[in-house]
Amino acid sequence: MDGARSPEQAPGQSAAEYPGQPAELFPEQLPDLFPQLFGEPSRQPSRQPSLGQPPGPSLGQAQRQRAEPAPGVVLLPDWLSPAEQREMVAACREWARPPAGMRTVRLPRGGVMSVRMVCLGWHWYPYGYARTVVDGDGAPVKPFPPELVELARRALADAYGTTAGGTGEREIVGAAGYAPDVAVINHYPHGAKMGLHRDREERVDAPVVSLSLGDTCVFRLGNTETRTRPWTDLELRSGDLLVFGGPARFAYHGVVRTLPGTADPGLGLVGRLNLTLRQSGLG
Ligand SMILES: O=C(O)CCC(=O)C(=O)O
Repeated sequence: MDGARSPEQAPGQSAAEYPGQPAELFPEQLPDLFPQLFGEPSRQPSRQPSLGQPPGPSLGQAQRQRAEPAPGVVLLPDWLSPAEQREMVAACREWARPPAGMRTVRLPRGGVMSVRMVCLGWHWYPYGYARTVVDGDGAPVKPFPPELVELARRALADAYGTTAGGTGEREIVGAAGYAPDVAVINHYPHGAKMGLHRDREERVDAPVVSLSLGDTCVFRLGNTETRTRPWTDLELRSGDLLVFGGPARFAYHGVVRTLPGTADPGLGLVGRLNLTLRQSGLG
């Protein structure tokens, strides 16, 4: 954990957190699909069952049951109901609007992230947090809504229990003591991915709560030491909850690919959305 960082840290530090091939990992030439986040529900055929129907077999998760792929990591499939998913997509659409709306993120070494991002509570930029969109329109970041605090606590309680306790290496905060104040919301247009990195701009080691919406993705959960193996590839579908805390809090992770067209058309979303809820410790 790099606790010495300032919330207004100048861009350009810790660039090594993202891999050294930005052009490949964050392709600049993607078509501009951002408006589709605001589009009407798609009529394209889905490769996945409708929301609410039992999902079929899938990559690495034939039975779609609770999984603990590493100490401190819990995957709860279909955690958000179809109605909750639709509400969340609608909320993201509002949060994505300017000012302080969804933006393209430029990395200090010249790469451009292929995801589009909007933040609540604190604004994440490479590589720090600020109260304003220091690498965009300069507007104050939108507030972190209380309902996301409740949702994140429910997520933690379902993943770890209400009093999480120790994992042998690191104490995990209980649900009641969890005080998330940052949401990083990423939109993955078709073809977008995210290189292996660690979430380490936060000053405390409280768990990260991750919610997936829309297209299925292959999420790579690595180790805490290097970007190389060992890693585990997990399939994350719309509505899935992934929590990583304890010994996995600072594990490398990323999104290898999304599977275009796997979202339910009724969700009204092209591509994939991911929300990570985090406790910054910035006060
Ligand atoms: O999209 C995901 O599932 C992962 C997002 C992520 O790694 C991040 O926001 O730091």
